[in-house]
Amino acid sequence: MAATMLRTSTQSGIAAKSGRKEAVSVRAVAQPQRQAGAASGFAASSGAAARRSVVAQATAVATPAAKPAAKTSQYELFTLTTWLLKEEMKGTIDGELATVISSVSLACKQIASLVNRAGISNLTGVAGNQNVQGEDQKKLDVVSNEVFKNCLASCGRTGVIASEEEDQPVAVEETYSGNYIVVFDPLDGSSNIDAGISVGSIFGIYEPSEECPIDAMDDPQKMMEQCVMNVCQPGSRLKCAGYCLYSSSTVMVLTIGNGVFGFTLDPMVGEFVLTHPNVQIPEVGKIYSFNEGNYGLWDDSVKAYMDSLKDPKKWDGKPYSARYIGSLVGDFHRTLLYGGIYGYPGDAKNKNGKLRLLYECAPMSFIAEQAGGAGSTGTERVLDVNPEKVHQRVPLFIGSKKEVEYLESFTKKH
Ligand code: AFP
Repeated sequence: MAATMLRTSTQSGIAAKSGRKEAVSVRAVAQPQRQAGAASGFAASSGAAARRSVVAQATAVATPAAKPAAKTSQYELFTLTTWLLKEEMKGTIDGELATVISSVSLACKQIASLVNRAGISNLTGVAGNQNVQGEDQKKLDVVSNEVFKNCLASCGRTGVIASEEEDQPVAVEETYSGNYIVVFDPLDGSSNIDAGISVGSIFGIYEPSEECPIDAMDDPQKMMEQCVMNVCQPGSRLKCAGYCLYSSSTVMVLTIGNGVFGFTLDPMVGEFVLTHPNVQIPEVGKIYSFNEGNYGLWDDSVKAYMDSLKDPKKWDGKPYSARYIGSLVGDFHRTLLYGGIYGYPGDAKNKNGKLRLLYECAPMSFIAEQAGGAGSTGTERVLDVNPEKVHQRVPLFIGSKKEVEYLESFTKKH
């Protein structure tokens, strides 16, 4: 499956062996495309020195513009591209990272359009394959994965990508510069697609680890180890995390470590427009979002916690409300805006629950913390968990700070 997906040229014997069960797929980007950055206005710098000088120049000329300015015209749009440029001018991110984020936003626009037309373009239903975790892949899972990989490879700043839909991380050879590591779930909640219910993409971006450079090498086993080591970083090292919600509107929410910002896709203009500056999650919120069908499989601490939320005597006659879409991006987005808690505990069948640390729990926890909330496994901060495997699962409790603390007051006792 993977071998047919990248629109890139195969350069080494390693790549020639690529396939579903292969240890690692190594592919070369035929033409590192400077246009990706240039088209969106980002500096196409080739090295750290050049990067510094571009940032310095931009800062010297344009620092005053970095401050949010009042609109000068009712037709002025503050887009994701504008926001990225301003962050680059401030020195929060470099041109390479801005380019990677921009390529993710392009993938999201393409997926939004595919999701929107799924029912009329024969893109509903299953693809006929299973991913490495034994889950049936939907047609749109496969297509969205391809879209993400194409966008990330062609921007020329991505060194390794790891996806829910890939068995192993994929190294992108001959990246132009930057070498960022991108982990993603291209279409989360895809079992909702055929019913037209909200789905989303989730992503996280890391810098390459200094201990394991990912230069091209002939030994596929060694290459795979380097890729896996680069990908398996704790969430505390994330440079950027975000998600895109495909729903009544398409909303991209992201953090680069200085707060959380939400951009809504304006379908008439084709651009993400800043609509949610500096999102703050309410400190408390009386909505819980758990799959309660699993109640009988939870351990006693989670059962006791759930019982307490539903006990009217504890809450002045007004117990918590239940809301559950079954799509993490949708459930998390509501939690971020309205407050409350989302939980996917471990249970008697799956002691670590269902959700994946690298491309679901860690990026969402980074966003939650940056918005003033919290993300916990029930016993520890999600961002502190050191991944041992690419597709590792962990229990997740995420949302309003006080709500997560309340949950931990039960789970940490056991
Ligand atoms: P799918 O992508 O298979 O629909 O799984 C979605 C998901 O990973 C996450 O988005 C949901 O919150 C969670 O699983 C729902 O799982 P349950 O169906 O077990 O409640």
